[in-house]
This record gives sequence, C-alpha cells and structure tokens, in this order.
Amino acid sequence: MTKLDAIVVGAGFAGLYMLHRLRQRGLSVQVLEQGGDVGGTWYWNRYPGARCDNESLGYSVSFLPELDQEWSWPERYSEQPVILRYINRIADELDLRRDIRFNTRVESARFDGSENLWQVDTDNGERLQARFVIMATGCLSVPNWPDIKGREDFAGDTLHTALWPHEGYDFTGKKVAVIGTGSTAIQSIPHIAGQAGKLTVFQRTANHCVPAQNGPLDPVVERERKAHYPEMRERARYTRSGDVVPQGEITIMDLDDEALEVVLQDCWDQGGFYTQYPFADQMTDPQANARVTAFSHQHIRSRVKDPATAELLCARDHPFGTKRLCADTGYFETYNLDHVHLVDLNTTPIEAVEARGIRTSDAMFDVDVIIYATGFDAMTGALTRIEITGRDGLVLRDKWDHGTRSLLGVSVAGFPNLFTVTGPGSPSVMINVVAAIEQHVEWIDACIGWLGEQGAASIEASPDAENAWVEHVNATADATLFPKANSWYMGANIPGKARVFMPYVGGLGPYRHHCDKVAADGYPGFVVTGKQGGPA
Ligand code: N01
Repeated sequence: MTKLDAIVVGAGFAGLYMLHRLRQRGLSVQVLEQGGDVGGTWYWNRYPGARCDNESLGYSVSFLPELDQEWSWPERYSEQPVILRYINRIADELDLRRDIRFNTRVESARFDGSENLWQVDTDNGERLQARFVIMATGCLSVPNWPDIKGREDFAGDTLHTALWPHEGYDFTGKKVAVIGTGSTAIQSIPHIAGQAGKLTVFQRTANHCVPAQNGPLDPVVERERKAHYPEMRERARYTRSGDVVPQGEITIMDLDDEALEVVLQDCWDQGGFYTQYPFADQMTDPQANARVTAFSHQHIRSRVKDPATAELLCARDHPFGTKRLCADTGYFETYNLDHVHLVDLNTTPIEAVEARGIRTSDAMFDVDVIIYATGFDAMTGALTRIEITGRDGLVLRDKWDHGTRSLLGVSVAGFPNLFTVTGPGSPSVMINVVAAIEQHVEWIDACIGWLGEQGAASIEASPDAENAWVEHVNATADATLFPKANSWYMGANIPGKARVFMPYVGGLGPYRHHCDKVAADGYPGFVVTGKQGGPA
C-alpha cells in the first residue's frame, strides 16, 4: 500500500497549487483526479461560449510572476480553452503531472485513529495511506441532473453543460432544447442559437444579468497591469472580492434617480462584476437593491423586442445579485431571432421528457437534442459523494445532513488532518475563486508546517469553535439580502438538501486577517493532539 504524507483530491487550480506548496515543503504528495487531465472545472465545462466571468488579469495565479509577464490574455474575459491552456502551462512549469494520477476517482477516505492515518480508496481498487487529506474538489464539480419524469426515455441526444463532449457538438440545423437559464445557459445560448435550426429555452426562474462587455484585452490595461502586477496582487489579497475593483464606495440611497441612473449606466458600460462592488447598500438594503433591479429591467426591455418575452426575462423572485449574477454577451438579443423561443415553466411546467422531446402542461416540443444547463450540487456535492469517515465512524455526509458545519470552511470537527479548500463557511464562490483558493492553500500549507514544528500528530476543529464560526457565517449572511434567494448558495437547487447559506460573505480581506490571526495565535479553536507517528 502506498504511504504518503499527503493526498490531494482534485487537480484544478486548488489541487495544483496545494501539490506545489506541499512538495516545496518536502512532503510526499499524491494528487488523485477523476478527469483525464488537469483543469478541474475548466477541464469539464467545455460548452459553447464557456468563459470566465472574472477578468483574466485577476483570474490567474499569483505564484508565477514570470508567467504573469509572459502570458498574454487575448480577451478581457477568457474563454475556457484559453484558461485550460493556462492551467496546463502551470502544471508544465512546475512539473506537477508526475505526482498526479488521472482517471482516478476517490470513493472513500477513512481515518484510522490508532495510526493517525487516512486510508483512501479509489475506483481503480487501489488503497493509499496518508497523514493529511486535502480535498481540492471544487465548489461546482458535481453536475445536477434534474429529476424530470422520462428523462431517460429521450431518443435524441442528451447533453449536460458540465459534462460536455471533448470533440464538441454540431447543432447545425437541429431542433434544440435548453433547460435552465443560469450563468452557463446565458453564456451558451447565443452560441447554440447561432447554429441551431430551432432553439427552445425552458426557463423556470429568470436570473439577474449584467452585460459582460467582453472584448480584446486593451493593450494599455495589460501593460499597466504587467508593470504593477505584484502590487495589484498584494492589494487584491486584502479586498473583499479578491480583485482590484471599487469596493463599497457609493451608497445608492444617497443618490437621486438621475444621479443613480448615471452611476448605474457607468457600471453597465464597464460591464461584468463591476456592478457588484461599488455599492455599500446594494446587498443589504431592499430599497437600494430594488432600484438596481428596476434599472436592469429597463435594459432588458430595451434589448428584447417582444414585450411579453422581455417581461419573462426580468428576474423578480429574488433581489439583484442574491443568486450568482450572470454576465451576458448577446443573451437577450438572442430572443429577437425568429428561431429562438422562450417557454415559461412557471405557467406551463415540464410534465415529462418523452422519446421525441419535452412535454409541458400545454404543448409538446419535438427536439433532436436536450441540453441540461441545470447546474451543480454546489459546494458540498463533491465532498458528500465520497464516503468520508472521521473519528468514531462519523461520516461527513451525515454530519452535514442538516446543514454544513466547518471551522473557517477549512476544517471539520471529527475529521482530523482533513482540510477542505474553499469549503463551505469560507469566501470561495462569493469572490474571485482563484484568490480564495490561494489563501486557503497557503493557510493549510502553513498549518501543516506548524504541526511539523510542534511535532504534533493531528489538528481538527473543536466543536465549540466550529459552532461559533457557523453562527458567525450565518449572522454575516443574515445581515445581507443573500438568504432571500432560493440559490445554490443556499442548497435550494437540490431537492432535500439542507437550506443554509453556505459561503462566507464577510469578504476575502477580513477573512484573511482572521485566519492569519488564528495561525499567529497558535490555532485557537483547533484541537491539536498526539505526537507524530503515534495515535491521535
Ligand atoms: O447553474 P445554475 P449554472 N426544471 O444553478 C434550472 C458558475 N459558472 O451551471 O433557478 C427546470 O445557476 C434552474 O432553474 P431555477 C457560476 O457560479 C461560472 O448555470 O432553479 N429548470 C436554473 O435556471 C454559476 O452560478 C462561470 O428555477 C431547472 C438552471 O437550471 C454556477 O456555475 C460560468 C431544473 C441552473 O442554473 C452554476 O451555473 C458559468 C428543473 N428541474 C457558470 N433544475 C464563470 O464565469 C434546474 N433548473 C467562471
């Protein structure tokens, strides 16, 4: 049996950086990755139009300064193949592949307290042992297949955006159905419409959108960033969003309608998540939020010719930004095309998928292909699908059955020496996720180093500190409008999943300061036990 210092699960941004850090520390590390190559989310999500809604210059790693200078991002927001190339370059640059086992899914991880070791079993029938297990499994890595009657009966092609065929898919002349209107659908629908003979979009809930305003990366902006990359990266580490953008400087309710219109128009012109950060009250004051919503609805009405379709595309059931905002490029205009139709599932729900297509309560839609753009079992799915058993037979899935519990989103009481990168209770998906990953990886690496210096055997969250952190995470979310949406942040998209707001909305900078203080103070709130090599 292979015995290691650490096993890292996942070879996306998080797993790669974790491997690099632990190898630098001199540890023996094996990464286990279910995909056929590196990239994580960017390996799987190859649907047409897939790109990052975070700007390329920020959505990149800070630990390869030479690469920062050499690499040229062609567009303001990078498309999936470019990001995947970039991640491959990181793997090559650091010679990471030799410690990664691809096409290997972890089925279970069990803590053996007598030896203070984790036993990890893979779907290849192999068992590995390690002192530390680091779950770098991503927040959006388990596709959600909706439980629609007859789904298996469809005689045409079935696709899921998160499991896109590597060879691509030719929609030319085909009758296509897309189910779902989240970020993924909003990115892919204009591209699919460009090929399809007929496209029908099945919408249950409209989403709030901002224009991406994508385009070739401005060479002046690129030169400026390259001249100041280290300072920008350092600043980004302490902002709320993990990006260098204006943060909370404008109070919407201080502005009259005319002034607000100017400010919001500027946000829309700048595009992307620029809209999310300049305001102090957008995410806390329902009235302020409603004014942004009204502005965004005006925009939709000005872009969609059919008034009834425009109204259906205006999100009304949740405050602006309380579900992950979508960034669109030509999404709304797509509904002006004669061969594109929107079906409102609120008035005419899907009753079944049949061999020839989708039957709603009032019509049958014959199609050649159905695309499920139905999202993910987010934040917990990848962790709860693995049988993770900690102390005294405690299974993580059971522990989280009534809601996620974790200290700092990085360590769970009852699971010694198990770390979760961007786990529930950390900023993760609320911010630039690469920045979130780097902070976690560096903290975990330092913690493992500290344990070595202490000669300690194990570390895990104490139940009291875990409870206090969960309360803080909830209180922070409850001070905002976020819990008002039935979002995947809340687990609301998965039937039967506990409804708790999972990410930490306190912002990266404050969170980093807190984590740094915990480390500097000798890890209060954590239980540190045993002697290395002995029982925990
Ligand atoms: O998934 P979603 P996504 N019948 O969960 C609908 C990230 N991302 O893949 O809202 C009918 O947002 C569901 O309807 P409803 C980003 O963080 C990042 O689009 O539940 N419809 C919804 O419309 C994003 O938030 C980038 O009523 C059903 C849709 O499916 C996250 O991935 C790019 C249904 C799912 O939307 C997930 O986005 C793209 C059913 N039974 C995505 N079940 C970057 O920029 C579900 N739906 C990095």
